[in-house]
Amino acid sequence: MNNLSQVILELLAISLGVDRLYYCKFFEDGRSVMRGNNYPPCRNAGLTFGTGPHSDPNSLTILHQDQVGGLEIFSDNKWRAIKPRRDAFVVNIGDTFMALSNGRYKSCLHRAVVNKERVRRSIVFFVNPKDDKIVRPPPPQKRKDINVIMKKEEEEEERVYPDFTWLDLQEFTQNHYRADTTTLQNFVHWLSSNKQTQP
Ligand SMILES: *[C@@H]1O[C@H](CO)[C@@H](O)[C@H](O)[C@H]1NC(C)=O
Ligand SMILES: O=C(O)CCC(=O)C(=O)O
Repeated sequence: MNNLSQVILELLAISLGVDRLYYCKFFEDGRSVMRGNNYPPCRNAGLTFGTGPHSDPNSLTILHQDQVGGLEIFSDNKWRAIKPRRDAFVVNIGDTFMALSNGRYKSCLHRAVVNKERVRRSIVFFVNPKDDKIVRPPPPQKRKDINVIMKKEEEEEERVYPDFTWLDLQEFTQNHYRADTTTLQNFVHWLSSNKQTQP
């Protein structure tokens, strides 16, 4: 799973036009975790969720669900079922990767519904950096074409999120806040008011 996440991170870097190994290096000493989910059947399946709507605070989520199905993502104002496939993983962007891409990739709201008759299982690999790594998007790649000399202001994109560590975001989402679509905004607010109260 670590090797697979490295390949995905390289592809993401290529898609963003940044140094293709930036994210691979960033995560190489990371603290990824795997979790198995077991959802017992529920006769009144419409009254509950397996996992309520949330966005993942981590960086990437690589998920595999069994053939029962139940994963749904919120896209274009609608909940859409993700059809299970034996031969595929679902890759979700989390809040930390949203920050690492300076807001270009968006973290994805999702949930899991339960089945009336059958137990459902999923296995989830959360890609995380090392706890104390500073989350910061890579600088834009220098243009190979030396005829184009860009001004400094043009090279430097405005930062959408301040620097933070994965440890800080974990503390926020585990002790102070239930992950949703506005986790990062609220985290940034919490972080700045926390810093101000420190000596
Ligand atoms: C994962 O990557 C390492 C380092 O490149 C390599 O030695 C290892 O064989 C890979 N493992 C798998 C299962 O491909
Ligand atoms: O079981 C699923 O398909 C979703 C699980 C999930 O969202 C989670 O574990 O955070």
